[in-house]
Amino acid sequence: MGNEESTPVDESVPPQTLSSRTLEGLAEYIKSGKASKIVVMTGAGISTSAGIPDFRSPETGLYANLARLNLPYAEAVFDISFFKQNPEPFYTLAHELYPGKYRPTITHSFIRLLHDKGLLLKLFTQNIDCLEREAGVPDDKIVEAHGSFARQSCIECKHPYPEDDIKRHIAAMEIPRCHECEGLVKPEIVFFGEQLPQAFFENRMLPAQSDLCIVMGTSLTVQPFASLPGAARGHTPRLLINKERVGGLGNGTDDVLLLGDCDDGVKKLAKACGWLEELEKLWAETAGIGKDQAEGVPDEPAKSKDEVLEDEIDRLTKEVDESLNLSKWHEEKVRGELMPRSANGADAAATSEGLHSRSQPHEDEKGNLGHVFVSEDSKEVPLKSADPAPTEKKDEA
Ligand code: CNA
Repeated sequence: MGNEESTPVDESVPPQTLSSRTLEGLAEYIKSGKASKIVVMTGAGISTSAGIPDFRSPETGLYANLARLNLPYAEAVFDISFFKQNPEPFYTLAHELYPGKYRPTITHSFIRLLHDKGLLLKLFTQNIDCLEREAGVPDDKIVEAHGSFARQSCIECKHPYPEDDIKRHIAAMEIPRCHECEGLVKPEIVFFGEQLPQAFFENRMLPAQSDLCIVMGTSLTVQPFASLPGAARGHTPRLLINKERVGGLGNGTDDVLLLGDCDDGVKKLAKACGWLEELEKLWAETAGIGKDQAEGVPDEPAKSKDEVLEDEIDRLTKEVDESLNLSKWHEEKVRGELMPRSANGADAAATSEGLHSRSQPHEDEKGNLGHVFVSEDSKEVPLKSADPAPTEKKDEA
């Protein structure tokens, strides 16, 4: 599939399953009990209101904000061969994105609500942030197509690595090393050049068994995930809640488009189904999960007016520095393009297309990391390699 610019279904063609291709038509279908096997497919857009940037949105997207990490190209942060040479950028990012720092959005709670109502067949998510888990969607209902921070292991001997240890290392901005072989440890996030989890391939035909597909917050540009909505049967209703029209959604006879913000969209749907109060109550339960709740991350004391002002001056100074660095970065990039590429850059580029691939430009990524790297300290403190102390060696098999 992909980000097709095709024509929405001819309005004169009547829907085959729904009474109308509208939110009301869809709510009527759900309330009548005909949607009892719902497959949900999500992407970064359902977590942006939690404060986690998506990859692609101009200005605020993650890739637009990685310049400070001195990467040969933005996607290198998720490139396995680059990681082997230099794990620091990934761990700098992991320090900011590690679960426990962000509160699930009401969209995550909506998925939980579908589960609580016994309507969720499966959630396929491309997200690595574990916010669905934090919202209470159980493990057996989730297919994390691109992996997540939920598990971690050694990239050499594949030995699982204890969660408490990785939490501690990430909080301390250290690079964890395997207790068995001292190889690099990595959360089981699928990097470019790596296979998708087996669970994805085992479940990828589930949309064909569903009676409703809900696609939210994704550009549907990463394959093979992007092909999931196309696996639904011909007249199965498909709902897209997204800022933009993607993946040919809108072409099916029973496709409904809710273009706009995900949180607004799920609230509208919940209201139309008579579930809004329940949804808001469920979401309220997640209020304790958030930034300063993360283990190992001390609560920051409230700042005085002067301190806030000082921070603002620091931020502006850094932005000016960044702009200067950026020009330097561009200059080096142009030079690099005119000269033969370095061995590192060439290797990394060569492996950046794997099963988990999308054809995207690696160019023109710039900006500041304010949206991603919330903690100013994290920019200054260099990452340390965590040499495992002999006492840490234990069998986690
Ligand atoms: P993407 O390519 O960045 O697309 C995001 C889509 O969501 C775009 O179509 C946006 O217009 C849309 N969008 C953004 N904000 C909203 C909003 N508030 N309401 C509605 N729509 C919105 O991201 P995809 O998920 O499609 O791409 C797959 C990548 C992104 C996977 O490999 C992920 O691992 C990766 N990713 C994950 C996270 C995360 O875990 N939260 C964050 C950033 C990237």
